[in-house]
Amino acid sequence: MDLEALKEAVIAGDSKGCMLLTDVAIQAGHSPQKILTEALVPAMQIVGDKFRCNEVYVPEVLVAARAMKKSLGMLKPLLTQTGVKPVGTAVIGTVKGDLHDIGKNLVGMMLEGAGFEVTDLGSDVAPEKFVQAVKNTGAQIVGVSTLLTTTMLGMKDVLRALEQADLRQKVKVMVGGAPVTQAFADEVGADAYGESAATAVDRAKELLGIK
Ligand code: B12
Repeated sequence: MDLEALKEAVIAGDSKGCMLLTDVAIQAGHSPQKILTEALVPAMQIVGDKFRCNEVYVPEVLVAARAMKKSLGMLKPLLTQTGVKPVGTAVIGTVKGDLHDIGKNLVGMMLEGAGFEVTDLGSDVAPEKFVQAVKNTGAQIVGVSTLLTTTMLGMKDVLRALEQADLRQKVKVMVGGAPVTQAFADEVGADAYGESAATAVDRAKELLGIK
């Protein structure tokens, strides 16, 4: 079984098909990492590209994301069950005032697929919640996402809150989301910027010195 059909089911927003095909893929012996990186993530990337070209609209993006989540729900226990020690720990979330979570979820999925233990705080996350989560989990990486230009400066608030809690030296902060750039990341004092979920994994590994 190749993973093309699953990819197509995500793009079409076919939740039932996604669950069925994920099951078939698992039964066929594909690793959860492979299903994630070769079907789910590229499918959402395609949906994002189609959106940018006005080939699909918001409802299609949401339906595709929902279908992808169904698959992910089936992969998650397998991804975490492997019993291997996590390569690193991360806390991720979308800044306060911003409800967009599709890209952030992809980042979380990819990090988990690469062996990170991820605490996902969801969207509309206040700076204090990031601080509390770092304290609770001892996370090495904080990933902050935003899709709105109006909430971009919320990233600065997260960095400031970590500083005030004396945690800034202990964690590496990476930022991302459509309006974020390397220049913006430098401006707010983040340690890294990632333009996609795949680069988020590269950056996280670089920050922890993992090859
Ligand atoms: C889907 C969507 C919604 C959905 C969100 C559903 C959800 N659960 O996420 C809904 C309908 C709820 C929504 C609401 C709104 N939206 Co909206 N939305 C979008 C849309 C169409 C797609 C976003 C998306 O999911 N993209 C696909 C993902 C995969 O891409 P991504 O998020 O960029 O993530 C990738 C990278 O950026 C990176 N990444 C992301 N996060 C991180 C984090 C780290 C640490 C790293 C390293 C990397 C990384 O990796 C990801 C995967 O590769 C965009 C348009 C667009 N072109 O982006 C508008 C858009 C973001 N929305 C916009 C607006 C204005 C709004 C609303 C204010 C609309 C309104 N008037 O009500 C509200 C805001 C509500 C709120 N308070 O948040 C504007 C923002 C404009 C601006 N300049 O700020 C956009 C750009 C549309 C537009 N052109 O006007 N939206």
